[in-house]
Amino acid sequence: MNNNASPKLLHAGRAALAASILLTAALYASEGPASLGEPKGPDAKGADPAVQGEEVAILTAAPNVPPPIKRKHPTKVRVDLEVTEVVKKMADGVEYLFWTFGGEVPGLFIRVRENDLVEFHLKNHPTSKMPHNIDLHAVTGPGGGAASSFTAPGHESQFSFKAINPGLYIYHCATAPVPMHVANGMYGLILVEPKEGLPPVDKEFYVVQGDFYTSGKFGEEGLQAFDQDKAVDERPSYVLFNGAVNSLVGDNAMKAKVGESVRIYFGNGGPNLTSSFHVIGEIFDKVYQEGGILPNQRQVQTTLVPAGGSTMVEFKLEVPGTYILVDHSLFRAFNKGALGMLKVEGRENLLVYSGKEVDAVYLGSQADANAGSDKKVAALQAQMREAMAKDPKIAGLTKEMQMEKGKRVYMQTCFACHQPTGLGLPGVFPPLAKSDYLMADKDRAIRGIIKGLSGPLSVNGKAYNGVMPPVALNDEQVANVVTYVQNSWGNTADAVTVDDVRKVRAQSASQ
Ligand code: HEC
Ligand SMILES: [Cu+2]
Repeated sequence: MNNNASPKLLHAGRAALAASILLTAALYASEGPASLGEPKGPDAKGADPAVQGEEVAILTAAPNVPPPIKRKHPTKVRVDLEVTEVVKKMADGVEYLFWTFGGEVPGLFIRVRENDLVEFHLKNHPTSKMPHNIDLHAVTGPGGGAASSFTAPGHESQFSFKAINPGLYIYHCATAPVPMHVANGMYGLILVEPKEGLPPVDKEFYVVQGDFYTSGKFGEEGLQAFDQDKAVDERPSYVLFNGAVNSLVGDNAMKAKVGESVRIYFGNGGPNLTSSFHVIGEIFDKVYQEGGILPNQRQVQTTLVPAGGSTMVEFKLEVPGTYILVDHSLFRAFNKGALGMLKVEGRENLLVYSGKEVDAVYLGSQADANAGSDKKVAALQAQMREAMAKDPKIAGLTKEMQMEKGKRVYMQTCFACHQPTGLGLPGVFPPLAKSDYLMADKDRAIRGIIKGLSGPLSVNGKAYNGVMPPVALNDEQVANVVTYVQNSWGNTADAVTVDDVRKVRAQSASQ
């Protein structure tokens, strides 16, 4: 009956406060006996006499879900949600500046009851760079709350809505450019539980898919910038469950036991892709298609979840093992991250699944066809590398490729200070264009970028005494950006190799 063993209650303190508020007199008690009946609709002042009491919503981070609502009447629910812009791990060695509802992707799960009066407080952390707002698909009213919740950094907005439509809804930021805010992770789920509640289950989980567009390819290390072109072309580098590769894998897997029933609240934040949600090795006993409250289909293998939509699926666990959640557009699962695990412990059930019964040798007629092909490929690649190193034209080509990549790094991490022109700002940021300092010593330039640079220095006879913070780039990115700055704006030098950077890193580490 209970949800997860120990849900991460981010607002546990507030939950305690909520309990005490619940004990206080009903908010609308002065409305008289009429307030005790079933919902009667709002009175002249817009207050609904059926709404009794007041509480603070418990919000949870995925994959946890707040506990089911036991209340038999609507109440006033206060939701406090804070927007933050935070660098988080997207994959091993890969970081991304996510824009979040509650510091998490997806945003914190909100659970209210049908006809509750929701008093929404949206806070935008003072360190945010952008204004944000919220459009809850559960809201009946223009913009789903977006206009009333537009919030500058360091501000808080408040608006209220009545949750008249039960269902599982996406919420998302709707500040221009909307698709970019969504692509940076600004979405989550709000469940409006029907008056009569949802059927009890043993475990509930919260999973949201989203597509992400990074400047680098999947797995390319370092802090990745948002890539507008890829986003417009709908070519995501990542398709993720709960905001990170491995968010639901290994130790992070969801856990349950044989015999238990499970409900997954699954959302799709998009911004672009439709999900073919599937659990390998399970069949959904019930699907509440598109997040409506009617379980409208049984025995479903894969269910379609639109961008900006959701679904609820329920199934019972009969056989122990690891069940893999995927977007069945399978390259997304195995090459872009849309993969999660549900680990089920318990006794084997050989009547349902036998395990492997026979492993016999099978020799197909083509058994030899591919023998040795791996070796051939390796030999060809070695030949190619050798040819490239010998031919100055090809070697030049690789330098140009490095320049291209280096320019991308420069336009993401350096240009804000040294300016797109490489001219810097007089007295503050030294020029890189025709800089004698930069061109005199390649290793020193590399070291400055890796370790940061401070204290007095002189560029073309002008003194500077500022601070350049260390820049988090991998070896290849450093090699490329130094190649770029040493070969732009009138500078010329040889390309910097990854080995050059490694050497400097090793030296500075041993100092
Ligand atoms: C936050 C601002 C900032 C960023 C971002 C930044 N720099 Fe700098 N950079 C500086 C400052 C300030 C100095 C001068 C430091 C001093 O006075 O000791 C400097 C100095 C340098 C120098 C040596 C002086 C010169 O003009 O030749 C080089 C080379 C350089 N930066 C390259 C880069 C590259 C490449 C990047 C991007 C990977 C980068 N910087 C990112 C602020 C920045
Ligand atoms: Cu936003």
